[in-house]
Amino acid sequence: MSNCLFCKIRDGLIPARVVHRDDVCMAFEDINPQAPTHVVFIPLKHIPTVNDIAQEDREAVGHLYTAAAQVAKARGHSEKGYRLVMNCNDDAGQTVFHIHLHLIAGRPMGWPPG
Ligand code: D5M
Repeated sequence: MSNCLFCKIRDGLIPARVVHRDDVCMAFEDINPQAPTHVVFIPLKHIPTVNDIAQEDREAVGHLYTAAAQVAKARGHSEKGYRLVMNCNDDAGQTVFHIHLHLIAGRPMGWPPG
């Protein structure tokens, strides 16, 4: 998807502070962090929204969670906890239409989110 910001980051066309990369996903520091740790995990495959996740993508989507848990553990967040969230479309506040899992950690968080 040529006009996708996260595809451009994936392809190295836009710089990012990459914290993880494997053959299925990559992760980088969020440009507008909402907590001391705020990392976004993307599948290498372009999938615009959660609505577009196909049966064949299930393993890749699950992979985002295991990669996020690894980074959370490496940063010492496993015990106190962290939030993983994926926004879908406008009401949820999705602004980049390449699915991404936010890892947010390092401070207490309220619920429900705003
Ligand atoms: O989250 C989209 C997230 O993407 C939001 O938290 C900002 C982040 N973002 C936007 N541009 C960049 C770049 N260039 N690098 C890193 N992070 C970025 P959403 O759930 O769609 O609202």
